[in-house]
Amino acid sequence: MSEKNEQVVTVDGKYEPNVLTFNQGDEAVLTFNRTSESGCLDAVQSHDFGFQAKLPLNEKVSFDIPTDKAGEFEFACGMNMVKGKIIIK
Ligand SMILES: [Cu+2]
Repeated sequence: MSEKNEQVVTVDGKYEPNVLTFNQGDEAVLTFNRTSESGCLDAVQSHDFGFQAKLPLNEKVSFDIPTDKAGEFEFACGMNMVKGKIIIK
């Protein structure tokens, strides 16, 4: 059975948490909530998942994450310095 699984990353000078796990086959939603001006995290991108977006302060921004393939995937800030990981298993 596929279940909807939304996980929220708080962006506060870092990604909290910075490792998230979804089950393969689930309807996965990754949501960013930037709560601080600190750091350089006003944009997020993922080459692995093909998304890129600005993160307005105190606004949630969500991405659908494909879970058909198991593995480890990265997302990062706009300059690719601060990184997070998504594990699909
Ligand atoms: Cu950065």
